[in-house]
Amino acid sequence: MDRILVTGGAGFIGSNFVHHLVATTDTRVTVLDKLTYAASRESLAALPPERVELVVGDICDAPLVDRLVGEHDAVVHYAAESHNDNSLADPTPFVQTNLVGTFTILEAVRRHGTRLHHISTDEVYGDLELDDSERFTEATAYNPSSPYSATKAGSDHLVRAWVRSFGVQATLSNCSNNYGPWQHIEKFIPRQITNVIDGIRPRLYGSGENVRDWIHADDHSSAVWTILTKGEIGQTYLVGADGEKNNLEVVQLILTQMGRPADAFDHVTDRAGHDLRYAIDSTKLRTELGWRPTYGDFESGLERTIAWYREHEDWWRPHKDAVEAKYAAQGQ
Ligand code: NAD
Ligand code: TDX
Repeated sequence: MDRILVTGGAGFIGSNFVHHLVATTDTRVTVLDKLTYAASRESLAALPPERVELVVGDICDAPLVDRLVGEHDAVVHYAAESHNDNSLADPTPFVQTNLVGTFTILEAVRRHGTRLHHISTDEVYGDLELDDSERFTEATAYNPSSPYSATKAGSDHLVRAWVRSFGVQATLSNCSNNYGPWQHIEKFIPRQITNVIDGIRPRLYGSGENVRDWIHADDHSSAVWTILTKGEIGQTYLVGADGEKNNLEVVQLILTQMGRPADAFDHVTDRAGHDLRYAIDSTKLRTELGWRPTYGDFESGLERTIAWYREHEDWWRPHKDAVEAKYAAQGQ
């Protein structure tokens, strides 16, 4: 694959994937990104311009998407509205970008016969009980809870329907919670790291017993490359690194790694419809395609992430007050 189009490549996981491609392949990359509040040009600034080009535009812009898809060998589709709390406040851009945007990409790859990899989330499966011995697999029934996860579930269904009905050459992956550099500070881990740096007590929704299955963004990137190059058309692969932790444990780890008492946090208003537990069984990806995560140890990955936010204060500082003001208005 000489040329890859990465939608949403100026966001958190997309930009990590572009860095991964530049470091590990010879491919040239075009990023198509609308540069919403969640994006940053800086996340791509250090990359060589002969390898990476940024096109600022909307994935719902059919003529633009059609032209770009026609110029590339493959599309990796990350662009989305991605934050559950925002989807509760205003679902409109979630329906537009996650559903209409994915439809627009599907129509373009259908016309051009271009290979597509669609990025999705474990949230499409709803949630598990805390004491459930089961984890999500590719066979788990869809049962999304939030407007965000419902639009991601809908986008997955569109991709599968375009594969079956029109022979589109697509694969899908559903990944668990990512952490690492360049994650917007509205999200749980970077919000609490930057809170501690600012002397604000971390904010835990509800009891903090909710479990997320953490994976480093770079491991997600290697999984996506594996699926793009070795995956079977029409197949879905679950991506996870056996990183289950409840939110209370994560907040306590952040506090202790940053030299604060483990109980220096506050409980705040819970998220409406808050999913209890996500857990991924990635056996299919590991056995069929031979993928393995390299950041096996969440604690050391978290330490590196804390160091990254300390070293990149100029990146997140301009957004901190507005993010906290928005949460404060929601009692969070
Ligand atoms: P993000 O919010 O950090 O980045 C999304 C990017 O998409 C931004 O750069 C934004 O500008 C861009 N974008 C939004 N609307 C657009 C539009 N209409 N046209 C073009 N670009 C647009 O999100 P993220 O956390 O990096 O998530 C990326 C993808 O991975 C999403 O599809 C998300 O559902 C999926 N995912 C995320 C996680 C996670 O833990 N964050 C886990 C599993 C799957
Ligand atoms: O301040 C907070 N306090 C808190 O307790 C925030 C922002 C979150 N939380 C909780 C809610 C969740 O249980 O932490 C957990 C993680 O929250 P988020 O970072 O908002 O992630 P989540 O809702 O789990 O969704 C993430 O993973 C799946 C991504 O944002 C999605 O894009 C992805 O699909």
